[in-house]
Amino acid sequence: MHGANQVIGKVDHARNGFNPKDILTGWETGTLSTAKDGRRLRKFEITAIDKEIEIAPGVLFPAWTYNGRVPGPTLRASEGDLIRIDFTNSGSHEHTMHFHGIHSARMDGVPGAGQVAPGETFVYEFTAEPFGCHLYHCHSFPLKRHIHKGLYGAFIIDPDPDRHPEHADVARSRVLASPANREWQEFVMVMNGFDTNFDDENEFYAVNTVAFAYQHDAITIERARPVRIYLVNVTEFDPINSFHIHANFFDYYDHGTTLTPTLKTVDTVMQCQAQRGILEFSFANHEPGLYMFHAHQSEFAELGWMAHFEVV
Ligand SMILES: [Cu+2]
Repeated sequence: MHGANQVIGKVDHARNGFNPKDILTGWETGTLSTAKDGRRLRKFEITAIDKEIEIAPGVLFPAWTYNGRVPGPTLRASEGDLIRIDFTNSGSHEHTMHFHGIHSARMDGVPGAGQVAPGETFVYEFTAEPFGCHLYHCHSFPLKRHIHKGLYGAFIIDPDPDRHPEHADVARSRVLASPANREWQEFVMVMNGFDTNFDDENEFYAVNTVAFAYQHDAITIERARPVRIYLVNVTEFDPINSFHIHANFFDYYDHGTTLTPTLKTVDTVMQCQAQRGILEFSFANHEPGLYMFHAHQSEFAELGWMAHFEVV
């Protein structure tokens, strides 16, 4: 039937152990202490686990996961933190955690530098820089299989306002849970796809894994409050993915590494795999209602990457 291009039924989020609604605002900030050199030390614990997940109603996918979820936890740190990640591989294949950021060769998370055999552990350590919207993923080979099986997640570094006096207000608004930040509605969206029959093409597309999740259960936006989206593309097999918003325009910060927009007043942005950025927009002058957002590759939209904001 026209207009009903979607899936029927519901995904069992409880069985998956994660809900796309919670992933949107679930920030993993780790455990804080003081390092020997006096810096703030931020520790995370990550375990790779093989796990079957439901990516569309009744469609099961044999995923490889970080901490049992796809995408893995959204790791959030502050610029300049010393980051320590205790990584345990409880999966059936060798895996790594390769971070997009600045670190030493030893900490690159590739075969020969932080690849972890099943049952083993590795500790990654590096300084959180540069500030921005980043990601991490497994870098074992074959790379496309290890990534698309589900081993990826967002990695956000909030800017330190003291280091950016020229745009301190903007920086402060990005510091999680600061008074300025609480005015914003922040969401993390990882664009992904799933090749359920292993023919190197995706059968389903999504934001945060579950096809049509935010079409069935719209994301509530309080219209008076500005919106910030940390958008990351990890889609395998297709050269690009995209984000398009209806009836509105946004400013875009490519990689999130600047405090002034790199694109202004656009309603669509495309990203290649591993490209990411921050979107900022407002529905303050809109009437309440449902506003679509989706990939502007129609095929992706029809196969799951279709969603709604509900402005209230
Ligand atoms: Cu892997």
